[in-house]
Amino acid sequence: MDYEKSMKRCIELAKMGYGNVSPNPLVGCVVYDSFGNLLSEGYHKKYGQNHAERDALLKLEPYQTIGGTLVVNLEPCSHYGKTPPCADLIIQYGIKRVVIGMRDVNPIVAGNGIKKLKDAGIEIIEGVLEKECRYLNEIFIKNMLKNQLFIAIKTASTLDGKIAAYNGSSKWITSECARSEVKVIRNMYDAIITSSSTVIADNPSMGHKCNIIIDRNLKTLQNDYKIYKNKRVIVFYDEQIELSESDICAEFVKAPLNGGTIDLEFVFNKLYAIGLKSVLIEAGGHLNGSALEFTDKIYHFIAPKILGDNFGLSCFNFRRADNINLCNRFHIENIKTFEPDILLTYYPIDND
Ligand code: AOF
Ligand code: ZN
Repeated sequence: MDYEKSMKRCIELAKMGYGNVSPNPLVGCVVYDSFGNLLSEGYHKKYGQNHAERDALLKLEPYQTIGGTLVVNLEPCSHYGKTPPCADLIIQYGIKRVVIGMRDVNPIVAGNGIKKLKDAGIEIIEGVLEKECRYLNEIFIKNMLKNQLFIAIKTASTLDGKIAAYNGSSKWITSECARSEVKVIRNMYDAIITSSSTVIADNPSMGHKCNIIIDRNLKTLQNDYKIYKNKRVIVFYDEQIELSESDICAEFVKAPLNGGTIDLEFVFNKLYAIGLKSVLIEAGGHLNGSALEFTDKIYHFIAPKILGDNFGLSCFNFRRADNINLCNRFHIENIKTFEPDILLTYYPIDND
């Protein structure tokens, strides 16, 4: 049996849970009979609902799976949470071999699921496509290991690193195909963070279930901006400002300043404290630049265009360094084409 191929399928199935399973991990599962014939597939569809293993097994009768193999990208759980332990169900279904992508980092499970299965005489094969499995659940891993929000930035620039002309003109840098990928990326995150400058300059609707605006002086309350039409909007503003009566429906949160702007560390901690697990920053160079030190991942679309203007706006605006060795460094994980543009996905190297 080709475990890597089955694990790839688990990852594919798991991804169908994007947008619905947070704060839980993305999990997919494939079950084979004792001859290696595919019996069923499953995935974790929604927070609070069945785990992937249960979803796949409950489509079958236990006699079908005796001596069979179950493949799953995350170690089966051993605890009573929203549902009973998956490990118990796997044992009950007579599965003989369990193939696992990565150990669970949730301390309640961490190794206990594997132990339970092994104690029942089940063969365990671990670490199949582990790198891919960890990449899939990078948000869950950061949440569990660091107890912190996962923070990503999305930006789109010309070849010369500009996100707009000097006067703010920016529609559109990238192609329609790249912009539709942005919608896919947004769905992977619990919320989008933007700045008052971006709201005022571009009036984006964002169309996300949770939108956050960093608006020190509450400037976005002065007009009817599209972003406020979304289901949930949270506005962070200077704690020294008096919030006047407004018809705008949003949650307003007072925040301290740090160096004249809203303290982002405060914002990120607050968002995590209210239950958000991940955010995607979509803003201009200033917010991107200030957020860089906290950022886990960057999605950078590049259009094959050159603006050629010193006064054009840059994607990361946070200092003037006179020594090239002071650059922040990144590791490029992935390059994808969205004709005619590319998407670079990169991670900070020295951030840990
Ligand atoms: C999932 N889906 O397919 C698997 C998970 O609160 P509960 O009961 O849903 O448990 C969530 C924990 O279960 C989660 O943190 C992870 O450790 C484990 N496995 N979770 O949501 C799944 N297999
Ligand atoms: Zn489970």
